[in-house]
Amino acid sequence: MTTFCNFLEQKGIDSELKSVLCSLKDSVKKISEAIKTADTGRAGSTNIYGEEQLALDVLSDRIIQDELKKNEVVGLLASEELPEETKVGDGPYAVCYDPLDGSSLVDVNLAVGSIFGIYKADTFIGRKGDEMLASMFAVYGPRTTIVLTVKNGVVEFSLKDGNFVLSNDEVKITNDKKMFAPGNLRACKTEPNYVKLMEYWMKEQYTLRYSGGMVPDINQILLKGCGIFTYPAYPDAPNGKLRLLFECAPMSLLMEQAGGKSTDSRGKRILEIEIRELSQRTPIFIGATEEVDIAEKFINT
Ligand code: AFP
Repeated sequence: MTTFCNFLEQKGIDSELKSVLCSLKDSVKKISEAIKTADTGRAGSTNIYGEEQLALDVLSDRIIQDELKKNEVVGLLASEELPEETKVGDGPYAVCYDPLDGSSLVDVNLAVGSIFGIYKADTFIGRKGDEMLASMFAVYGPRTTIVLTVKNGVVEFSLKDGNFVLSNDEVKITNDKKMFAPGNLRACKTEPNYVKLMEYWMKEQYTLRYSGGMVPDINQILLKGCGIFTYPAYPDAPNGKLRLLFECAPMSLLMEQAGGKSTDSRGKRILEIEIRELSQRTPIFIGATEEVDIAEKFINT
């Protein structure tokens, strides 16, 4: 049985990076426990996007902050739930995170997740996703799992009897099945090329798999090894809805490390886009390379 921290040890991961990842693993375990029992109601506050915060959003953010502030190699953090990046020490590592992605799914008991990106930096502004040293997400579903890359492939851990144990040592995109997760279908009203792409997927009898949670939807693509998740721009959201720093870049690193592809739907790799502000959004087409290429062709004809 290989646990999370001894996996990192075996792989010879730098001890400081290992300590950051183990702190995040500890926060995931606490959030997993909180979700089962905490209040799913509103916190009575809003984040910088004007989105009403759930008590669980705020609690999850607090849990991660507390873990990171205890770790002396972490110097900077940025949370989707906080207005700006926060210096928390003199350590070289910077962690950005979406503490609970899928808030609208919590009160209907659907799977949600946490997303993390790890850099060595003293600010997130000016960074590119390619500079990440690691990224990971947690899925709070029937089981609690962590999917991780330290830039040498992708692995999965499952929470069992209080420990995260290795449950998949080679998460790879093989693209041997047809599956699609089409976000923002409301864009079909103004984007005829998105309609054409939907028609293509339906005529080619792709299997529809869309939950409204980016984490479980992309987790499904990674673990099934096939498919594509799309969230395009449209006039009401000219840069789409999803955040570059907190959601799209960490997910894109994992997808590329698993042999897939991730672009802004306009031909640019997500990991090459410079982070100009924490709240920056981007359209995203992410999944098997062939699927992303097909989707790009339709949306840009
Ligand atoms: P919430 O956090 O508001 O539930 O949004 C979840 C999310 O950020 C991401 O997890 C989903 O993929 C995407 O939004 C779903 O967006 P739509 O509700 O427009 O489908």
